[in-house]
Amino acid sequence: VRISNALQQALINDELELYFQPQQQVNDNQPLGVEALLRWHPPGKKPIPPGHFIPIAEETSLICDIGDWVLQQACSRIQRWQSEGHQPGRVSVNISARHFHSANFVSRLALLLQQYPACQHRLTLEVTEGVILDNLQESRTRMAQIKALGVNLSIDDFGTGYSSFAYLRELPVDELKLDRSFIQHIDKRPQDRAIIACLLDLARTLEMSVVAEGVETEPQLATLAELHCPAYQGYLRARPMPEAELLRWLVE
Ligand code: G
Ligand code: G
Ligand code: MN
Ligand code: NA
Repeated sequence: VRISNALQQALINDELELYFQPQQQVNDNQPLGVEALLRWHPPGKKPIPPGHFIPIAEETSLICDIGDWVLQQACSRIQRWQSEGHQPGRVSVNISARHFHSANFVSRLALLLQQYPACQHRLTLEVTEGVILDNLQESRTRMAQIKALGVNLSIDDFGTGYSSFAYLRELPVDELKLDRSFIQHIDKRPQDRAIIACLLDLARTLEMSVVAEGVETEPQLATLAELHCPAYQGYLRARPMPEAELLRWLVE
């Protein structure tokens, strides 16, 4: 309860900040986009990573307020970067289940796109399989409405949740993010390599793009190149960073 009150105050007092982690092409390292990742800076204390407070926010509707703030921030950045001539590519935002399924989620998103028209075709929502399978019927409707706004959809942590991929057939998914746990040992474990090869094949057949997550070493990246994985993100090239650092990183 205390942390959730503090978090509510943090939102009011402007203690939250979006960091951005670049995503790049595997073959030539060309930047493709960024993932927005939340940070909490309580005054006089060390920054708190999202793993520590997002699960608490998700217990109540606080996650909807935080999620709306994150979306608004991401959209205003996209609009400003566009007008200032920066080229970060697409911006991906993580969306929690409770937020995704909240009343008026799509109409609030539509309002944001009206307010920040540059976001059309530049914003991607990342949801996990759990978010979708929470309520498949409603997810199908929402995802179609979101696509109609010109917003892309990505499945985060793909491969960790459920063994059935049947739901992919009927949903307008643009991208799969391959979970870090498969990438970690990809250069050493033939089993993990086989799983990634298989998921890449699946994505190609379904005409979805792929981002490999958590790439930390050159051998991991080389294996992804051998497997023709199109895109990656990870500490090897770039950690999540504040906006100013990102804009410098992009022109380096
Ligand atoms: O940075 P860290 O590894 O602590 O992130 C932990 C989790 O927090 C990740 O699963 C990430 O998707 C999630 N996360 C980061 N930023 C956001 C956000 O803005 N909204 C939501 N819902 N989750 C986020
Ligand atoms: O669940 P999601 O994929 O949204 O989580 C993203 C989280 O993964 C972020 O907190 C980000 O800081 C973290 N992350 C990004 N790249 C790497 C990496 O190369 N290694 C590790 N261990 N974590 C990473
Ligand atoms: Mn993510
Ligand atoms: Na992920």
